[in-house]
Amino acid sequence: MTIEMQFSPEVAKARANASPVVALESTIITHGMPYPQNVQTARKVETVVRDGGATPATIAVLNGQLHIGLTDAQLEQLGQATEVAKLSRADFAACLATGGTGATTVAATMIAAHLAGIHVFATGGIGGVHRGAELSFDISADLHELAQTPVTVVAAGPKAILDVPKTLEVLETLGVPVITFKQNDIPAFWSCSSGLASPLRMDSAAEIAQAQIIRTQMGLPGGQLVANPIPAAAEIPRQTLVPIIEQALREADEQAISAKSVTPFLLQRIFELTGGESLTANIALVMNNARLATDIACEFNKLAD
Ligand code: PSU
Ligand code: MN
Repeated sequence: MTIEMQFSPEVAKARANASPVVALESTIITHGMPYPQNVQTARKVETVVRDGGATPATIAVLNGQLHIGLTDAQLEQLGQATEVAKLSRADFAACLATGGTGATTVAATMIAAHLAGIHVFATGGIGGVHRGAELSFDISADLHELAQTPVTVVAAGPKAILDVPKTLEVLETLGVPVITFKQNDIPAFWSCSSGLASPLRMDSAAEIAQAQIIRTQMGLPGGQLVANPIPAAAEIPRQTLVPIIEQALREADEQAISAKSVTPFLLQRIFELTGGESLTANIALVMNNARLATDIACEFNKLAD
């Protein structure tokens, strides 16, 4: 018995033709960006994937149905909705069972992508080890998902709101390959460099696809995290963000923000404190990640069978 999935018309066509598909998450739409930029960005990202020769599959749960690919109307509806659950591994099945509507985080999108036979997924940033995790135990389920579900996730590196060295330590412990694209330093989401060396570097989409295939051939579970630096012209220098991030973190602490609300709260405050500049950078890096994920999906397609 397998789970029932609703494929959008274009994804159904891509599956029938065995052509490359790129998964996209929906939490970035509902909890990561304000309306209407969220819907506009989601559409632009889908266009980038199509222009690169693959089919976009934005993943979400609508009224208890698992959707692999959304129509334009569904995307708009999700972008405007206010009471949408933020789904991860723990609550994904419960949402389907109760007929709920939920946006998928990196963890939940990986699960759905794998169920749908999609190997590559593009997003902005993944969850990680939060600062103060030694007391709060706040470590994103995204990290454990990367360790067990065979999907290559293209992101722009861990966000500086996280504890980046601890995030890298946990990924290493879990056996997750962290591959930076075309540079030696791990990028830091809004900035090109975190100042920390990347465990791995690759310079071509073909190598990245090949590495995932070899992991699977070796019987190693799990995926790969590809850290793709934001284009230099769009970056916000690290030093500019330090005081802003400190302030957002302080406010989260003062207001006792916890659990699933932490990441959306911090993103929203940083958006406000940068006068919208963080969002402009966020949009640029997501599009850049969609481009690379599309190339990787095309390489997977060549290497398959
Ligand atoms: N980082 C972003 N934008 C986002 C997220 C992370 O820049 O929208 C979302 C992703 O869906 C990610 C989730 O999987 O937040 C992580 O949430 P948490 O830290 O609660 O695990
Ligand atoms: Mn968390």
